[in-house]
Amino acid sequence: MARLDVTETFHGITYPGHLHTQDTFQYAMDFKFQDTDTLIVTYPKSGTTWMQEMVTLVSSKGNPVRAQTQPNWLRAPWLEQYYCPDVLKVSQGPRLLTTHLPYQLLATALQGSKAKVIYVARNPKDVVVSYYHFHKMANFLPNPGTFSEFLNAFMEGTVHYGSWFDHVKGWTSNAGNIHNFLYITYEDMSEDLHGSLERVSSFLQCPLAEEELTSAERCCSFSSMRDNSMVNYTLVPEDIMDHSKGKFMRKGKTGDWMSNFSEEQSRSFDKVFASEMCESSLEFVWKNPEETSLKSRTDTEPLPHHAA
Ligand code: PPS
Repeated sequence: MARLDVTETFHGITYPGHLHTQDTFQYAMDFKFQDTDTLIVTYPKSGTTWMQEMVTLVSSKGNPVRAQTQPNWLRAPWLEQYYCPDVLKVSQGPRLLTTHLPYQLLATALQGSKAKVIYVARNPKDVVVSYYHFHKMANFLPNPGTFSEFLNAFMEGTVHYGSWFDHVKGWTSNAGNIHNFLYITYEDMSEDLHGSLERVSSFLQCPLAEEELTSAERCCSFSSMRDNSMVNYTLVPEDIMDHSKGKFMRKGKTGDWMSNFSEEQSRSFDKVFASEMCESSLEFVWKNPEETSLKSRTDTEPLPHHAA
């Protein structure tokens, strides 16, 4: 399945044809969730791989073997990607799944299910920068043009996987319809990885001893993940992801947008953000004038350490 130049459109959103077909979207929509499933939901570049690693390490009680021997897409396949059915056929134990799909496409499948859903959000200004650089190295994504062009497309919601605003609003405003829902941000994970692992372990009802947590924390650090070929995508052939043009594990920082946005771009983004998010139940906390942290009122376990 190369189809590097193919674009699939489903319910008005475009996706890379390298990974998706109309049938794979249908498979995701018709998916029979089990109560023991855990589903990681993200808009691209929001900390998907990081959360896949965190859940893997929590589930293994800090034992690094699985994380170091099995690629993330086999441990936590994306529901909507073509290889998912084959991976699940041979998987054992409780299933860990991933999706970038918007809420409305999975709403019916999730209805009545007790599957655990973990939604990871990231400051959209950092998302767009990360996504822009990813477009340069991922040959299954279109040429992003200049940063300014890409930023406009991102603000308009015409990039692959659709609007960041709609994605975040769709999932978080329907959190009450999901039996087990955890909202966490990339910024939370960055500020307090230990505490974030504790939140995940408590949400998954998988308690870890202190030394197990410490081991999990070590494996989930940026430097460990950058050097782990099971998560840094260096196993993917170069014609699909060209690591000479950029790294998947690029910087792993919060606030990197500041070295990419002009003041004018930042102002335009803020306007779009204010208008798109004005009715959202999310509370956006600006820790300083230049760095956003996204906090949720839907989360039943608010982080105590957060600075308003
Ligand atoms: S994807 O393609 O949607 O699956 O990408 P995703 O995994 O969501 O996001 C990739 C960004 O997450 C960063 N990342 C990390 N940051 C900090 N610590 C850890 N452990 C970590 N793991 C992944 C990765 O570097 C990408 O962000 P940028 O800003 O591009 O560096």
